[in-house]
Amino acid sequence: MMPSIAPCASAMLLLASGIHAHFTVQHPPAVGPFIDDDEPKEPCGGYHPDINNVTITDFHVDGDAIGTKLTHSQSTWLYRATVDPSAANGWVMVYPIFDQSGSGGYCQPHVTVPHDFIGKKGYIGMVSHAKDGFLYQCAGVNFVAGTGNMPEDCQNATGVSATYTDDATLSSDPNDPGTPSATPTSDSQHEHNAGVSTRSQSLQALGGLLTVGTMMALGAMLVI
Ligand SMILES: [Cu+2]
Repeated sequence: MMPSIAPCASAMLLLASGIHAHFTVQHPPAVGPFIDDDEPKEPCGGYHPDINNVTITDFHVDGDAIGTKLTHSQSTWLYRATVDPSAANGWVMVYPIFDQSGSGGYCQPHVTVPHDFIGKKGYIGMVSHAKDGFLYQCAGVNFVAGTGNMPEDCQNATGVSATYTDDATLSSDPNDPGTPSATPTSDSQHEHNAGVSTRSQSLQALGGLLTVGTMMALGAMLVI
């Protein structure tokens, strides 16, 4: 009997394409539609929010939760906040830079925000620095006094761990993470950055194909 590899392979392809979402936000709810390819765009992953036209969740300044789901096996993270109605400026860092090891859900239940944000609407921003560059999402929030309860959707996946770390490009300027401030900006550097993101995308596609190929080979070995 011939092993039927073709249906298996197409299932693997579907699986592989579904896996690549960079990262998604579990809590608080993110603004705008989630568009995978736009996630590298500042400030909110390709969506330019208007504070009067987004879903707003209460965020307690003395400690509230940020939950994300990472599809990469590693990322460093910047959490930031602003009361700029368009999320363009005024970002401040609201949690120390940390490194997530392992893919899947990670929830930090105790993020604190400056008290002068109380009573204002704004955004919580999540910036991921992973193997394919910098990725952005925002959540529309109403900054309120006190401490929040841990939401149900705030969970750590099995095998996920976090440690505080250094990531100079994330921490140097919360308004412009992903752009090294130490080196002078030049045209050649912009070209270089653009080149890197294109190259890493094709590398990622190649990686996906290799994985599918490997799994097909393994599958063939198992059924033979
Ligand atoms: Cu990615």
